[in-house]
Amino acid sequence: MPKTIYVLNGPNLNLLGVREPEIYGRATLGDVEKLCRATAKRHGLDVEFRQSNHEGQIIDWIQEARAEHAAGVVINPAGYSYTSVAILDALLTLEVPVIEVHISDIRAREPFRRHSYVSQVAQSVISGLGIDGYARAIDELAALTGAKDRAKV
Ligand code: CA2
Repeated sequence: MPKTIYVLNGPNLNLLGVREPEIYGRATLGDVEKLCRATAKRHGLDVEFRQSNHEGQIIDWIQEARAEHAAGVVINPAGYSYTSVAILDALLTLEVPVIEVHISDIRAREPFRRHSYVSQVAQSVISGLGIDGYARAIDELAALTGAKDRAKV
Protein backbone atom coordinates (compact mmCIF):
# COMPACT_ATOMS: atom_id res chain seq x y z
CA MET A 1 0.00 0.00 0.00
CA PRO A 2 1.38 3.48 -0.83
CA LYS A 3 2.32 5.63 2.10
CA THR A 4 0.29 8.80 2.63
CA ILE A 5 1.55 12.24 3.50
CA TYR A 6 -0.61 15.09 4.75
CA VAL A 7 -0.17 18.57 3.24
CA LEU A 8 -1.92 21.05 5.56
CA ASN A 9 -2.53 24.71 4.79
CA GLY A 10 -3.56 27.37 7.25
CA PRO A 11 -5.73 30.47 7.18
CA ASN A 12 -6.20 32.63 4.10
CA LEU A 13 -4.19 30.36 1.82
CA ASN A 14 -7.47 29.71 -0.02
CA LEU A 15 -6.93 33.26 -1.37
CA LEU A 16 -3.68 32.36 -3.14
CA GLY A 17 -3.56 33.77 -6.66
CA VAL A 18 -6.53 36.00 -5.94
CA ARG A 19 -4.87 38.81 -3.95
CA GLU A 20 -1.36 40.04 -3.10
CA PRO A 21 0.39 38.41 -6.10
CA GLU A 22 3.47 40.58 -5.42
CA ILE A 23 4.04 38.60 -2.20
CA TYR A 24 2.57 35.18 -2.91
CA GLY A 25 2.67 34.92 -6.72
CA ARG A 26 -0.15 34.08 -9.12
CA ALA A 27 -0.53 30.35 -8.50
CA THR A 28 -3.76 29.26 -6.83
CA LEU A 29 -4.17 26.72 -4.04
CA GLY A 30 -5.45 24.36 -6.74
CA ASP A 31 -2.10 24.75 -8.51
CA VAL A 32 -0.31 23.98 -5.24
CA GLU A 33 -2.41 20.82 -4.84
CA LYS A 34 -1.57 19.67 -8.40
CA LEU A 35 2.13 20.28 -7.78
CA CYS A 36 2.00 18.32 -4.51
CA ARG A 37 0.18 15.39 -6.11
CA ALA A 38 2.60 15.24 -9.07
CA THR A 39 5.65 15.44 -6.78
CA ALA A 40 4.31 12.84 -4.37
CA LYS A 41 3.43 10.49 -7.23
CA ARG A 42 7.04 10.50 -8.40
CA HIS A 43 7.96 9.16 -4.97
CA GLY A 44 5.11 6.64 -4.87
CA LEU A 45 3.34 8.61 -2.13
CA ASP A 46 -0.35 9.47 -1.74
CA VAL A 47 -1.41 12.94 -0.57
CA GLU A 48 -4.14 14.22 1.72
CA PHE A 49 -4.25 17.91 0.77
CA ARG A 50 -6.23 20.20 3.09
CA GLN A 51 -6.75 23.89 3.87
CA SER A 52 -8.63 25.48 6.74
CA ASN A 53 -9.11 28.91 8.24
CA HIS A 54 -9.75 27.30 11.65
CA GLU A 55 -7.09 26.33 14.18
CA GLY A 56 -9.09 23.44 15.68
CA GLN A 57 -9.69 21.92 12.26
CA ILE A 58 -5.96 21.92 11.55
CA ILE A 59 -5.34 20.25 14.92
CA ASP A 60 -7.98 17.60 14.12
CA TRP A 61 -6.20 16.88 10.81
CA ILE A 62 -2.83 16.55 12.58
CA GLN A 63 -4.45 14.04 14.94
CA GLU A 64 -5.96 12.27 11.93
CA ALA A 65 -2.50 12.07 10.33
CA ARG A 66 -1.29 10.32 13.49
CA ALA A 67 -4.27 7.95 13.67
CA GLU A 68 -3.94 7.07 9.98
CA HIS A 69 -0.21 6.41 10.33
CA ALA A 70 0.76 9.07 7.80
CA ALA A 71 4.38 8.94 6.68
CA GLY A 72 4.89 12.64 7.32
CA VAL A 73 3.34 16.08 7.35
CA VAL A 74 4.04 19.16 5.24
CA ILE A 75 2.47 22.21 6.86
CA ASN A 76 2.13 25.84 5.91
CA PRO A 77 0.57 27.12 9.14
CA ALA A 78 0.30 30.66 7.67
CA GLY A 79 -0.60 33.18 10.40
CA TYR A 80 -0.88 30.42 13.04
CA SER A 81 2.89 29.90 12.75
CA TYR A 82 3.41 32.84 15.08
CA THR A 83 0.60 32.27 17.56
CA SER A 84 -0.37 28.63 17.90
CA VAL A 85 1.09 26.64 20.75
CA ALA A 86 -1.91 24.32 20.21
CA ILE A 87 -0.76 23.43 16.67
CA LEU A 88 2.80 22.97 17.99
CA ASP A 89 1.49 20.63 20.71
CA ALA A 90 -0.44 18.58 18.14
CA LEU A 91 2.63 18.29 15.90
CA LEU A 92 4.74 17.23 18.90
CA THR A 93 2.56 14.11 19.22
CA LEU A 94 3.71 12.90 15.79
CA GLU A 95 6.52 10.41 15.45
CA VAL A 96 7.02 11.15 11.76
CA PRO A 97 8.82 14.08 10.08
CA VAL A 98 7.20 17.48 9.80
CA ILE A 99 8.36 20.00 7.19
CA GLU A 100 7.25 23.65 7.50
CA VAL A 101 6.72 25.60 4.27
CA HIS A 102 6.19 29.29 3.61
CA ILE A 103 5.69 30.64 0.12
CA SER A 104 7.20 34.03 0.96
CA ASP A 105 10.51 34.59 2.74
CA ILE A 106 9.29 35.11 6.30
CA ARG A 107 12.78 36.22 7.46
CA ALA A 108 12.70 39.16 5.03
CA ARG A 109 9.31 40.49 6.14
CA GLU A 110 7.99 42.09 9.33
CA PRO A 111 9.83 41.12 12.56
CA PHE A 112 6.75 39.35 13.98
CA ARG A 113 7.07 36.72 11.21
CA ARG A 114 10.53 35.69 12.40
CA HIS A 115 9.36 33.48 15.26
CA SER A 116 7.36 30.44 14.29
CA TYR A 117 6.29 28.00 17.02
CA VAL A 118 5.99 25.28 14.38
CA SER A 119 9.69 25.61 13.50
CA GLN A 120 10.50 24.04 16.90
CA VAL A 121 9.15 20.70 15.73
CA ALA A 122 9.91 20.96 12.00
CA GLN A 123 12.67 18.81 10.56
CA SER A 124 13.25 21.64 8.14
CA VAL A 125 11.74 25.03 7.27
CA ILE A 126 11.45 25.98 3.58
CA SER A 127 10.70 29.65 3.07
CA GLY A 128 10.79 32.01 0.12
CA LEU A 129 10.80 29.52 -2.76
CA GLY A 130 7.26 30.31 -3.83
CA ILE A 131 5.02 27.28 -4.33
CA ASP A 132 8.08 25.23 -5.37
CA GLY A 133 8.78 25.06 -1.64
CA TYR A 134 5.98 22.48 -1.36
CA ALA A 135 7.65 20.25 -3.96
CA ARG A 136 10.98 20.62 -2.13
CA ALA A 137 9.26 19.69 1.14
CA ILE A 138 7.76 16.53 -0.37
CA ASP A 139 11.15 15.58 -1.86
CA GLU A 140 12.66 15.97 1.62
CA LEU A 141 9.89 13.94 3.25
CA ALA A 142 10.35 11.21 0.66
CA ALA A 143 14.07 11.09 1.39
CA LEU A 144 13.44 11.01 5.15
CA THR A 145 10.80 8.29 4.96
CA GLY A 146 12.66 6.15 2.43
CA ALA A 147 9.85 6.37 -0.13
CA LYS A 148 10.62 4.66 -3.42
CA ASP A 149 11.38 7.03 -6.29
CA ARG A 150 9.17 5.75 -9.10
CA ALA A 151 11.52 7.28 -11.66
CA LYS A 152 14.21 4.86 -10.48
CA VAL A 153 12.24 1.58 -10.25
O1 CA2 B 1 4.47 32.84 2.91
C1 CA2 B 1 3.65 32.06 3.42
O2 CA2 B 1 3.36 30.98 2.92
C2 CA2 B 1 2.90 32.48 4.68
O3 CA2 B 1 2.76 31.33 5.50
C3 CA2 B 1 1.56 33.00 4.26
C4 CA2 B 1 0.75 33.57 5.42
C5 CA2 B 1 1.56 34.56 6.24
O4 CA2 B 1 0.83 34.92 7.40
C6 CA2 B 1 2.87 33.98 6.66
O5 CA2 B 1 3.59 34.97 7.36
C7 CA2 B 1 3.68 33.52 5.47
C8 CA2 B 1 -0.48 34.32 4.91
C9 CA2 B 1 -1.35 33.52 4.03
C10 CA2 B 1 -2.27 34.47 3.37
O6 CA2 B 1 -2.32 34.15 2.03
C11 CA2 B 1 -2.85 35.06 1.18
C12 CA2 B 1 -2.72 34.76 -0.14
C13 CA2 B 1 -3.20 35.63 -1.07
C14 CA2 B 1 -3.85 36.79 -0.68
C15 CA2 B 1 -3.98 37.08 0.65
C16 CA2 B 1 -3.49 36.20 1.60
